[in-house]
Amino acid sequence: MSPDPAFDSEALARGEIALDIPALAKAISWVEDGGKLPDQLVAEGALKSRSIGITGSPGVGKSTITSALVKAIRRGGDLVGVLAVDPSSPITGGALLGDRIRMQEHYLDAGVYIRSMGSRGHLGGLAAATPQAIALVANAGFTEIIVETVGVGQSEVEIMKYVDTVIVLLAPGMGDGVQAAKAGILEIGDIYVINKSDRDLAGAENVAAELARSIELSPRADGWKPEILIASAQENIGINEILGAVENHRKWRKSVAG
Ligand SMILES: Nc1nc2c(ncn2[C@@H]2O[C@H](COP(=O)(O)OP(=O)(O)OP(=O)(O)O)[C@@H](O)[C@H]2O)c(=O)[nH]1
Ligand SMILES: [Mg+2]
Repeated sequence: MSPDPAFDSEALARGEIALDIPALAKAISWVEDGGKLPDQLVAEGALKSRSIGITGSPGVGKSTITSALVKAIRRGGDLVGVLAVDPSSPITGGALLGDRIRMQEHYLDAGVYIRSMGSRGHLGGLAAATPQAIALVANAGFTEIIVETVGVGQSEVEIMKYVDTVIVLLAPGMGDGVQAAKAGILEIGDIYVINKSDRDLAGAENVAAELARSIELSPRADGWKPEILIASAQENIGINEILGAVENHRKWRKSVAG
């Protein structure tokens, strides 16, 4: 790796150095490029942090809802890390344009770390990089972590395996409820949020009802009953309810972990 004194990947891999922000950025690039942290460090990172994954079709409002959640979490005082993971994009390092606009109110807050991750040419590598990036962000002190991933394909399903709580975002119209079942996202959502209810509340309620029926028909093997919520990220409606559902899911996870 580079001889940059701010980032010694070997010392990092040995778990010997704490990360400052520039070193954190370099360390995430390093795992994106295939660098491997010791398993123990990754496991510790997962224990130290609490992660929320947000997935859903392009444009459904993932970044807007992430931004609203960041704001609500910051009010409680916790430091927040955001990883915007785009398996289809080789672009990485800075935030993508849309995210930059949606997230800009957080750029001056030192309690928020925002980072985009792309595939950098190795397909499939992002799923391996994600838990490592979570560990790095957690080790830098940002212990509430939101992972936003674009789309609902297989690579997103892979990435979502590494977060504690998965939120699947849907919107009214566009036959999203039916699409959800088709894309297999019914298996991955711990919480379903129908966003953009300000545009079409009745449509949002329809998607919610349709989802509720699908969930009744195919209960999860682990016993968790996914919560279904209606929200508007733009109007800041339903954001605290989402955090409440995340808290319920965390409590349930703890209870089944013994
Ligand atoms: N009316 C309405 N518009 C919203 C809401 N949430 C997001 N939007 C708008 O929907 C568009 C897409 O929002 P994003 O947050 O960028 O969606 P995204 O899912 O992150 O998009 P990608 O990352 O490109 O997949 C933007 O123009 C938002 O302003 C909402 O609750 N209501
Ligand atoms: Mg986005």
